[in-house]
Amino acid sequence: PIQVPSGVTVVIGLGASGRAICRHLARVGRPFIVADTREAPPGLEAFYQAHPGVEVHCGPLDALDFTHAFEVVASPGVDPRSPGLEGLAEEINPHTGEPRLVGETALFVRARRTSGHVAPMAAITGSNAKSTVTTLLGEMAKAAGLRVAVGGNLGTPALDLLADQPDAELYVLELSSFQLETTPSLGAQAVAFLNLSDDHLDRHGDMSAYRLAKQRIFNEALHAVVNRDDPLTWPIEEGPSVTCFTVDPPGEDEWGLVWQGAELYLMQGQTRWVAASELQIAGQHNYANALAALALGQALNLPASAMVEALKAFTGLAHRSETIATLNGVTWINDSKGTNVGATLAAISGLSATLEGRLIWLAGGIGKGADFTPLSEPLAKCARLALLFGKDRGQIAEVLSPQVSVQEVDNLAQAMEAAFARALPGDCVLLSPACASLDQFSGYQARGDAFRHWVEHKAAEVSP
Ligand code: UMA
Ligand code: ADP
Repeated sequence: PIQVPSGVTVVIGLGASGRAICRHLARVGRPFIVADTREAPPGLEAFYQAHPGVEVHCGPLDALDFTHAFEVVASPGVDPRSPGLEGLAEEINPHTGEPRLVGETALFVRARRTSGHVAPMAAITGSNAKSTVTTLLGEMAKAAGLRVAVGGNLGTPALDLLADQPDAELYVLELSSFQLETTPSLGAQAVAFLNLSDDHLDRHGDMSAYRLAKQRIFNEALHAVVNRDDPLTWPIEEGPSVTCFTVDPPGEDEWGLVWQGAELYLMQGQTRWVAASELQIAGQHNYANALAALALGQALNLPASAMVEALKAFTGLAHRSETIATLNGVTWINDSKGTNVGATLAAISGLSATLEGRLIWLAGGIGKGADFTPLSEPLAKCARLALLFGKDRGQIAEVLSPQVSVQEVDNLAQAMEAAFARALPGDCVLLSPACASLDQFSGYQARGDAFRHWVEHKAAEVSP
């Protein structure tokens, strides 16, 4: 194997996170090289221009010997157990006192500490709703007049936030299990663990390992917001003070939902905060997301009036149960970010009350080792047809038939044509794939954009 030069940091992966790590290392003057498992990673030329003289090793990682490296910093998409990296995450680095393999968030935490940054940090994880709650909390902080930097797994990588917004008064980070897995200590003022359901099991192995990765969000946290209805989100070890949210009536100091007359209210204990009917986001899962954001905002001492103002103005994010158009009386909804079973169940339950037998469901892609069985009962109740495409469509078809009428097609475009042909006025066509998109798209955004473009094109044909 090729020896990594002594004392040099190795950055693994030349994607969004890897490039942010390189920019950071260049800023702080730490020598580094890069390794990417692809033979020709895209953006290599631009990288060489930005970092002249920096070596990039392309190809299998086990061709490198990391023995003398100062540290290995891996991108979230890189499994710390992949060939060549074995053992590095368990070995303690004498220079840092942390594992020899860490991730971008670990460098963020270190840089924030050494720069004497006093701005508080909030961090949000969970299988689903991270981006929604992260964005909503950011909007609440903005409405309160704070300079807030929002990013992490969503949008701007954490290390770029630190460089671009050094005067931020609050950092709000969405953190994935991949990012937390390589973060030995976090030290956030307020954190939320929103929910836990089957996802990324191809990487983490089982639910218990996936949960443990996410539990790292509690490391050195002051305050934790967790889901009363999902005990897997509760901290395993004592540490932070804990506030719960629930979709049922709350206990004292908890956040929850209460019917009073014909109105559903978001409440803290006995105190009404806002009526669900005043919000522009809908569905019980979104009210839970709003409660989590309120609880986080309160832990960060944001004023109640600013939080409620931001909550009422929030229209939700693109690709999350986003209504694109109604064509010939059929509603087309883009939930391309529904990349696991839990998210798709939430999207369906947001509709099912009004949709018995009127749902045409579009799904498929890379199943990530998930069990699709929980989808069969709700779909048997509300789906007219399931149109399945992509690599693991057969796995989904297997758990649905014969209760649900299933048609397998090659791709999303064929699924949409078939949906258009079959839908009747009053139906709803929902793209909520319960799968990752990478077999046929560059990401969930590209998949959602393809859905939107198809609908917009059809709308122009239907009513020119
Ligand atoms: N790479 C390797 N070997 C591997 C895997 C990846 O060399 O085995 C290389 C790839 O060839 C590529 C680079 O690493 O050059 C890509 O790295 P990456 O997959 O870690 O992706 P990034 O572009 O760095 O983006 C990552 C997050 N992606 C993943 O976790 C898969 C982005 O989250 C995040 O926005 C970004 O860092 C900044 O923090 C995306 C995501 O899909 C949105 N996240 C998953 C999710 O939300 O479900 C966790
Ligand atoms: P993440 O960043 O964790 O992927 P998003 O806010 O982007 O979360 O939402 C992802 C998917 O999860 C969307 O399909 C959305 O409809 C669904 N979703 C939103 N809130 C919840 C919730 N509270 N529980 C389950 N699924 C949810």
